[in-house]
Amino acid sequence: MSIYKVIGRPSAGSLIAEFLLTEAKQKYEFKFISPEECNETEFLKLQPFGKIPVLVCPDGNSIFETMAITTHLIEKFPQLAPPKDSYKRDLQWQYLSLMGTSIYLAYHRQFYTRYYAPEEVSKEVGKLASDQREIGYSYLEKALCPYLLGDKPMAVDFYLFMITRWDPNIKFLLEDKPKLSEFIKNMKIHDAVVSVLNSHK
Ligand SMILES: N[C@@H](CCC(=O)N[C@@H](CS)C(=O)NCC(=O)O)C(=O)O
Repeated sequence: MSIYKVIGRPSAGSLIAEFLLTEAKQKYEFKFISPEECNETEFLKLQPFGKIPVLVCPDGNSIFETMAITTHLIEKFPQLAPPKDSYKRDLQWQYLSLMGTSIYLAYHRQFYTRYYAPEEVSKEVGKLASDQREIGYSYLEKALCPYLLGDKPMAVDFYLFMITRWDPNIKFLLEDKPKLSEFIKNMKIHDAVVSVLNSHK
């Protein structure tokens, strides 16, 4: 029987697919891809921007964009999300969209400034990106109780945990965010997180 294949790198956006597949107790293959390979014709057919992650499904179809991958996995494994027609379900999409379109991209703007502005202003671009992330994180800090949708970690929480791992100044980020600090502590010892992170050691 075929299994899912996650194309990515150990601490990149591919983590969300790995966390969710592990939480849903699905076997998957992890395929490491270098930045250079991402620009090869074959990979560009799967992801036109040459970005990771890409999820290849057991039927051979592939999906890119972490939001689309997360949505696919939530639909396949409903235990990862609140029930349909509940307000928590709406909030889940809201939080995921906020993280996928604002916070994730603000990390991209900081780490890949060359895509956005000339080298001379890369520091300023990074600072503006960090200010934008702060708006999102401050909002999520208020929502945490202790996870984003209540007392149980769901797909959306794995997404939040993943993006916090990229922060270049986590101490500063957490300084005024006790709930986010506690959340990260809890997620760090979650079975699925421990298993995925150990698999990359
Ligand atoms: N919107 C995309 C963003 C993906 C993305 O920015 N991936 C990063 C790694 S985490 C990447 O491939 N960066 C390399 C580049 O942009 O050249 C998603 O959510 O999947």
